[in-house]
Amino acid sequence: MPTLFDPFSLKDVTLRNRIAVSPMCQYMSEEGVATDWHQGHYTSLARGGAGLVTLEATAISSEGRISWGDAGLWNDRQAEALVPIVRSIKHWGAVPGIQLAHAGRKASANRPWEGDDHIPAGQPNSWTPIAPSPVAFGANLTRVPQEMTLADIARVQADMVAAVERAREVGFQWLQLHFAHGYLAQNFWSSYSNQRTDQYGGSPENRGRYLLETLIAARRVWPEHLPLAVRMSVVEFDGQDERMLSESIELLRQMKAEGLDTVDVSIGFNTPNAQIPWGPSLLADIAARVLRESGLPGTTSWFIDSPQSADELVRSGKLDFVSLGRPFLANPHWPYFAAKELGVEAAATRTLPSPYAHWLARYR
Ligand code: FNR
Ligand code: 536
Repeated sequence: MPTLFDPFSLKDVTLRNRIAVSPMCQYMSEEGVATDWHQGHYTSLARGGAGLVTLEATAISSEGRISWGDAGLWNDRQAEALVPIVRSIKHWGAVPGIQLAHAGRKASANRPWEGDDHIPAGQPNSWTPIAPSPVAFGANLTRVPQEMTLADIARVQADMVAAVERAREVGFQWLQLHFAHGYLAQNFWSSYSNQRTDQYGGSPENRGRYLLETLIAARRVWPEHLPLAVRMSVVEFDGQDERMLSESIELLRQMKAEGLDTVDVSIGFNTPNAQIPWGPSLLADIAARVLRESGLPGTTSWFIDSPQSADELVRSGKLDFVSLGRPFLANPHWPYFAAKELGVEAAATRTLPSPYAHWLARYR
């Protein structure tokens, strides 16, 4: 079995190691356009030695943003601002990925550090969230979304295709569709938010239709030789997990048959009434089952925060690679730190740019 510092290949792409930066919203865009913040942030993550750097949830339309600070990819100005970021990620040896998203009923919220709650209708930076059914999330997200018509569904899918085409032109080499975390795609997948009686609601087949159609439409315009991923919520921790897990695995199998290459297994966050058993590597065994039963290679995140546990998850074959979020915010050089901790000196040296590596190779 491979180790954390062995390369990982999928389609025509090779990650230099099995450490990925999980997508993380920065809420620092202006009208969806990336800023200097993003240039520095993503450059430092790529320089830090990760194999894959996937850009934050990037909205496919203005209404698909979580907050007014979200990244976007619905116009050319937004695309152009991403070009130097992609160039820099590649220059420092990481593979540039992007997560494309629509926030669904969680849209029109304040930035997390400014409240994380819905902005009421009529206020600045507020718009009407849309979703499969007019059901609010609850808790701090109280706005009742507008129920999507069939024309809305077709329009949002067309927005996704246009964003995928832009991502391709910008030069991203790894595309992840955000089908998780209580945003639009998962609003269709989950009965908490989908009460439709048409072909997009009811049975698992109908609730999965929006996701499967969107995947198929994205695959048509995303190059065959580049990996196509989804981030999929497979559990809510709400006491009904076995059903959601087995339905999600079946949907992933169907997506695999339509050209899906890999999955990032995650948690629902589509109901405020979940009891999440927070703790180290809390999703690892669930993710391992999803990968095994769907036949897809993949990853998960959530509190994989020690080099030893990351390495063990790869060595045991539970995950093909690990994804880390907050550890990278704390230390963009996490791969170097992990290599040192694990005593893999060659990887530690390889992981750093020369101006750092020269001084640190025999240090400590
Ligand atoms: C996130 N997360 C997240 N997930 C996602 O799919 N798209 C996103 O844009 C974001 N945005 C985001 C922002 C910030 C600041 C954090 C901390 C998290 C979730 C993230 O990708 C990851 O799954 C979690 O942070 C769990 O992994 P860690 O942090 O325990 O390694
Ligand atoms: C999940 N988050 C996911 C986001 C936005 C920020 C929060 C996304 O997918 N766009 C999260 C929940 C709890 C703790 C950390 C992260």
